[in-house]
Amino acid sequence: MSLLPTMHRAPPIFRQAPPTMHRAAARLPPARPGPWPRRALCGEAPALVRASGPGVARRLRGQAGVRPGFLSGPEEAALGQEVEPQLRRRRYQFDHWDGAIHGFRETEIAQWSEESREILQRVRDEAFPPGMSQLSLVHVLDLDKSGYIKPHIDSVKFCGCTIAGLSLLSSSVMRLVSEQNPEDWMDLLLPRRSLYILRGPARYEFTHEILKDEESFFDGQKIPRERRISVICRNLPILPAPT
Ligand SMILES: O=C(O)CCC(=O)C(=O)O
Repeated sequence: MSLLPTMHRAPPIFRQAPPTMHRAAARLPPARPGPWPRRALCGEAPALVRASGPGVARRLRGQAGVRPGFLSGPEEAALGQEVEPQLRRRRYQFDHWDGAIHGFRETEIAQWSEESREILQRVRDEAFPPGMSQLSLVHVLDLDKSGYIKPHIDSVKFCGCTIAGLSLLSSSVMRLVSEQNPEDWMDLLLPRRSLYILRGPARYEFTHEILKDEESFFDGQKIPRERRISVICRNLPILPAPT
C-alpha cells in the first residue's frame, strides 16, 4: 500500500482508473514514422513529438510540449540530492491497488532549498500564467527501471488544467491517447533533464502514460528506460462558483 496518504488512497487524487485493456491493444502506434511531415507538430521542439496524424498534431499544438535541456547537469544533481533522502524512506510498490502505476515510490514536498526553489520557479514561470493558483506541494515520482505508468487522466477534482514535469535520471516516452478515439495518439520523447507541459485537451481529453522499458520506442528508436524521477508541478482546479 502507498505510504503517501494523500495521493493514492481511494478515491485516487491524481488518477482516474486506466482505460480498459482492449483499448490499449488497439492503439499502438506503428514502429515507423507516418508519411506526413513531423515538423507540423506542437510548434516547439518538433523532433520530440510524433502524432498519429496532422489532425491530432493541430489539436494538441501548444497543448503538449517538451523543452529539452531545461535543467543543467548540476541542477539535476541538486534536485536529485534533495529528493533522494525522502524517497529512500519508502519502498517501491509493484502491486498498487488502483493498478495505474507499477514499480514506483513517491512523495510530495513543500519545503525546498533556495537552489531548488529557483528551479521550480522557472518551471512555474514557463508553465503557468501569472496569478494562476498552483498546488504548493510538488509531486515527486520515482519509477524503478522496470516501472511504468499506465494510461490515465489526472483527477479533475484535485488538479487544474496544466501539468508540468521535469525528468531526472532517464529519458522516457510519454504517450497521449484520445479518450474519444483511441486511434488518435501523440508520443512525446522526454529526454533526461527536459520539462514537459500538458494542458487543456492534452490533459483532459487524452490519457497519458509513461511506457515501460520493453515498449519504450520513439519514432521506431529504442529509448532505454532507466530509473526515472519526475518532479511535477500542477495548478489547482478552478472551483465552481458557490450557488
Ligand atoms: O512521471 C511523470 O512524469 C508522469 C506522472 C503522471 O502521469 C501523474 O502523476 O499523473
